[in-house]
Order: sequence, then C-alpha cells, then structure tokens
Amino acid sequence: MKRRLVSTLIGMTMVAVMLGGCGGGTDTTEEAADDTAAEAEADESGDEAASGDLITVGYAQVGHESDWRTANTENYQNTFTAENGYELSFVDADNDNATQIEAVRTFIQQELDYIVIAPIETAGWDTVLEEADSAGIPVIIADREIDSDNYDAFVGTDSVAEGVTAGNWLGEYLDGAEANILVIEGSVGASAALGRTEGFNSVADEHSEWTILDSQSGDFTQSGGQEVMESFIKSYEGQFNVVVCQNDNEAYGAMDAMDAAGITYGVDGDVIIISFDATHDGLQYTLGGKINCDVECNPIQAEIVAEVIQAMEAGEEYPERTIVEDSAFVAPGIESAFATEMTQEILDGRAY
Ligand code: GYE
Repeated sequence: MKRRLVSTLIGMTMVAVMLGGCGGGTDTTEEAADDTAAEAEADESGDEAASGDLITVGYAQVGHESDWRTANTENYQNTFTAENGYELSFVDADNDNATQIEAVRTFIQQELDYIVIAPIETAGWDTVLEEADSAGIPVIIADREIDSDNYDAFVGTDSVAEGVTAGNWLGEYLDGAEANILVIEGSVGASAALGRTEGFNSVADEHSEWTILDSQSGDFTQSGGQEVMESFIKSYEGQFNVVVCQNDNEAYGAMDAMDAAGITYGVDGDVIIISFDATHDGLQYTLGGKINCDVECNPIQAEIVAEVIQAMEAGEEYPERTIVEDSAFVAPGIESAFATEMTQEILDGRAY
C-alpha cells in the first residue's frame, strides 16, 4: 500500500486493522473501536449534507452474481446517501473486468473525491491505479484483494481464514473418517475463490485420509453451481461424500442437481455440504440440516469504508487494512469448536 502500515486490533467490533497516517505517518498508535465509531458518528452528523457539499464516491461493484453481492450493494446504497453527506456513483460491472476498469476510468475523469473498487479479479490493476494516483484520487479496495499495492486502504474479509475454518470443521466432523471431496470454486481469478481454496487445501494437506477428486469454477452463481454439480455427478456418482461450495448460491444449484439425481445430502444424507457466505437463505438451509456447515463472509462493509473516508476527509489517521471478522454456523445437533449451532433466533437476528 502507498502508506506505511502499522498493525493493531480493534476488539469491540471484531475487526483487525492496520493503521496508516495521512502525510506518510509512521505512528504506531493503538485505537479502541469505540473511539473510531464515535469519531465516525460525529463526522457523519450531517454537516456536509446541510452545507450541500456532498462527498462524491464512485463504487465499481463486481456484479449481481449472488445474494452476498445484493446485500453488499444495498449496504453501499443505504450508507452513501445524500442524507449522510455523499453522492454515490454506482456501477455494476456484471463480472466483466474491462467494464470494471472502464468504470474506474470514468470516475477519474469525473474527478470524484474517492473511488471504491470491489475487484472482480486480483490481476490487472496497475495501470488504472496509477492513473487514479496521478489524479490524486484516494482509492479504497473493498471486499476482494488485488495484486497491486498502489491504493490507500483495504476493507474486506480474510478468505484464506474462511477456507481454513471450513477445513478445520470438516476434520473435526469426520474425526479421521475418509473424505472424497468435490469443490465448486468461485469465479476464476477472484481473491475470494483463490483464498478459500488455499485455506481449505492447507488443511486438506494435513489429512492423508482426504482426497480432492475434482475442483471446478461455478462462478459464484446458482446456475454455475448446478452445472458443475451435474457434471460432477456424471463423473463421480457414488464416489464422493463431501461437496464444498465456495458460496451459498452455488450450494443452492448443487442441491438442485443432487435432488434431481436422487442423491441425499446434509445431516441425514450421504453427502456433507460445506458452503460459504452464510447469507439468510444459506443459514435457513443450515437450520434445516441441508447444509452441514456454512462459513460466514460478512457483506456489510460500507460503514467501515465510510469511516475510512471520513478520517481521510478530516486528515486524520485511518485504518489502512480492515479485516471484517467472520464466524461459521453448523446444522442443529452438530457440536463444534469452530462453528455455532444454528437456531431460529440467530436466523431472525441476521441483517442480510
Ligand atoms: O462470497 C460471493 C460473491 O467477494 C466475498 O463474492 C465475495 C464473494 C462472495 O459473489 O457470494
């Protein structure tokens, strides 16, 4: 990243952050979550809105491929409002890299105050980020990671840790029993997919009794998950007992394909299903015992991005790297050291 990184941990809101200074600061300050939140509240008290001087923010969104994405988009649209002092330019790139890079270029031409990017892929960002840097527009990378470090702040989740959680849970659940695993990966080149694969494989490497039979991209969509599962069933019917879906929508598609083939899954079935995201419907399936374990990925990130922007506006120190902490949920009746047993109460209390 452009500015020097210093590590600290925000306890209360359970986010790990690396603090960076304005003007190339090198301080090693530790800051409590309540202070950060209080500052943000004070900053968002509506002064900008009252003066009519809105902060212009461009958000180059991945697309609308999943329930997670819909929740994330709504979160941005509800946070970066005129009432809160912002004018949001929102672009849905429909999972197309060129469209997303073009959107960022347009934000630069429009001389927006801040650019937020949820990058479709990790690669290919150097040139346009150089252009934003030359134009003096701060860039916040959100949700997924990129290869370049030419940006000002990152807000997102730790997909490697999510993959490790999935692997650890499976190890605990199987307790030494054999696993023949099929993986439906997310979009090719997306850090959320790469990280989940890396994390899960790091645990699988420690289990000689596990075999990963195949691993294919379902593009984070329900139809992609269904197609991949249909082809897996053709090739491996009767040979697998675990399906790892790298998001909930893929899991819905995989369950449809297994239903059609008469394959049972979940706590009372032949196949263990692991999913990621823990969106509302995914947790509904977990509560119903159809998904064994759903590893959370929190899409509610816009408020944290807004706090970063407010700190930048004020010329204050801001967190350069905020990792939103995730948990995991398991079907009722499964006891786990890595995940919480689902209840109706948990489902009712979910914001997305
Ligand atoms: O898991 C998936 C979405 O980048 C973390 O993208 C995000 C992923 C999420 O399409 O559902």
